[in-house]
Order: sequence, then structure tokens, then C-alpha cells
Amino acid sequence: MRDKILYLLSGGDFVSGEKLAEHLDVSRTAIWKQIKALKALGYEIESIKNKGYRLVSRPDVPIAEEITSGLDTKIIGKEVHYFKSLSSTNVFGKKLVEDGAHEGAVVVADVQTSGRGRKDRKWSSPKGGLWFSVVLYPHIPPHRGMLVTMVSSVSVAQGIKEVTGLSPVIKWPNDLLLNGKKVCGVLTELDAEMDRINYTVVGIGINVNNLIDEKLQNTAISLIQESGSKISRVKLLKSILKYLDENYSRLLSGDYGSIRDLWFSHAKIIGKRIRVKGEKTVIEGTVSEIDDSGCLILDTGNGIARIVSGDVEYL
Ligand code: BT5
Repeated sequence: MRDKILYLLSGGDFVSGEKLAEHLDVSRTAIWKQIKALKALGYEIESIKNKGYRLVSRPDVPIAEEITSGLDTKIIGKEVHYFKSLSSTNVFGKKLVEDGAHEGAVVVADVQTSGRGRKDRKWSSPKGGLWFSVVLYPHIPPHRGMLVTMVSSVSVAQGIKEVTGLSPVIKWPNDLLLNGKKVCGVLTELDAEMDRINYTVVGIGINVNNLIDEKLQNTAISLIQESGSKISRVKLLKSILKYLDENYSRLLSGDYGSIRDLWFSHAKIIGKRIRVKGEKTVIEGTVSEIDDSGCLILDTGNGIARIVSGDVEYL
């Protein structure tokens, strides 16, 4: 009902309680209750006797009503679950999968109390950032799982560019950098059988208007630091979901080539000398290619190495 009320108030003029009640076929008291709930969520709504209600401003909080309004996507973001605080949006995303969530369901939290990176590393997730996960069921072979991360990173880069004008660079496999510092990390968790992926939960963490943890000041950056002004998290999330919808459709249709091309246009990695730290190995070399499963192809000087995962350091 709240989304309908917001829609009816979106013109910016006063709308009487009676008219709202009539449109929604509920009592005026029910409308008043919903207006109260909207105010509690941060909507500024003026109410004047005999005139009705007027929407003055909307909050920059990624609640379902804000994200789904006007979001013209086929798969992504039809279902949005917002929390003020959550342990981790990826953990909740996996619960949603167990409950049979629709593909494209989004979980977003203002704060994460146990945000995680890869290999259970800690992910700092204070207020002001954008911490969210998307549930996907890409029934592609498991060896192409990396493409889901690539599609997600590209979509975040496109969204950041559209909303802030900034151009982050993708660092293989899952980072987005601004001025050499990490502005976003992607954690793709998946469940697969031998020949196909059952589900993936893609967790995306973006430093937007949040303060950067003191320990991370040398390696991390936020969008507000780079752009000099506050960024709308609602606009940013909607933009990313729009691009993700487009790029994910490319993945489902098997258009791996165009995903690779898009990824390359945001990653300047070919010809770079790097060191990759794996679980037990460290390999150095020059990047000669990313194959169409998203793996790094390195010329080590002694031969060619194909890298499936690891942490990259530029030399
Ligand atoms: C990542 O891991 O970069 C994946 C981060 C994914 C976070 C999202 S938020 C929504 C969803 N819910 C979750 O619980 N997680 C996902 P990795 O490549 O392992 O990088 C982790 C490292 O990044 C840490 O060890 C820190 O050094 C650094 N780090 C932690 N918090 C950061 C932050 N806010 N900004 C930049 N760097 C950070």
C-alpha cells in the first residue's frame, strides 16, 4: 500500500486523505497510519487539515519502495529486502534461496555487523555505505562461475560512472579501485553440481558516504572522498541493478564475448606485471589474457599459467 501512496503523492501537490483512501479502497485512518510509517522511514510529508498530504522529500534509504519505483528491469530487483542492520547480506541471501526466493531478489542493509570478504576476511560495513546481495540462478557450468563476478563488477563500474561521473578500474578478480584504492569488493558465493550452478549469491560492498576504517585508510577509499559531495545510495543502487539486469541477460544468453569486452573496457590489466597469491602458491608474471571463463592467463617467463583465483598485487 505504501508504494501506491508514494506514487499518488509523487506529483508534489497536496492530495486529500479522502482521495487516497478512495483510490486504495481503505479507510482514512489506514492512510494516516501508513503516512506515519512513511515518516518514520524518513519521508518528509506535510499534512494540512482540509488539504491533505504533500510529499516534501524522500529519504536516501534503499527501502523496497524507493528501489523498485520506476526500476525497469526484467529479472533483477523485483523483490527487495531492506534492513537497518544485518550480520551479512550474503548470509541472508542464502536463507532467501532456501526459502525459494525469486531470481534477482536483493538484500540490502545500512550496516553489517559481520560483513565478510573472501576467505572469511572481515569487511568493514558502517553506516553510509552500500552493502547488498543479489540472488541469481545462472544455470551455467561451474567453471564459468567467475563470469558472474565479472558481470557484477562491470555493472557496479557502470553504475558508479552514471551516478558520480567517476571511472573505477576493475582489479581482477573482484575489486574496483579509484586512484589505486579499493572502493568496492564483490563476494560471489555459489552452490553447484558437476555440470551446472544451482545458485549464486553475489555480495557487493561499496564505500559510498561512509567513513573509512582507520586501519584501511591507506588501501580503501569512498565515493564521497573522490567526488567531494554526498552520493545518493538509492540512485546508485538502482543504476547498478539496471546494468546488472542488462549484463546478466548477456550471461544467460551465452554472450560471453561481450561480457569479456565490457570487462576489458573497465580493467587495464593486459601487459601488467603482477604477483598472484593463491592458497599455497605465489606466481609472478605478465598478464597476457583473460580467457572466456574469466581466468587470468599469465606469462611467467617459464611458460603460461592459468589462474582461477587468488589475490593480485601490481609490481
Ligand atoms: C572482498 O573480499 O573484496 C569482498 C567484499 C564483499 C563485501 C560485500 S558487502 C555485502 C555482502 N555481504 C557480505 O558479508 N559481504 C558482501 P576480499 O577480496 O577478500 O577483500 C577483503 C579485504 O578488503 C579485507 O581483508 C580488508 O583488507 C579490505 N576491506 C575490508 N573492508 C573494506 C572496505 N569497506 N573497503 C575497502 N576495503 C576493505
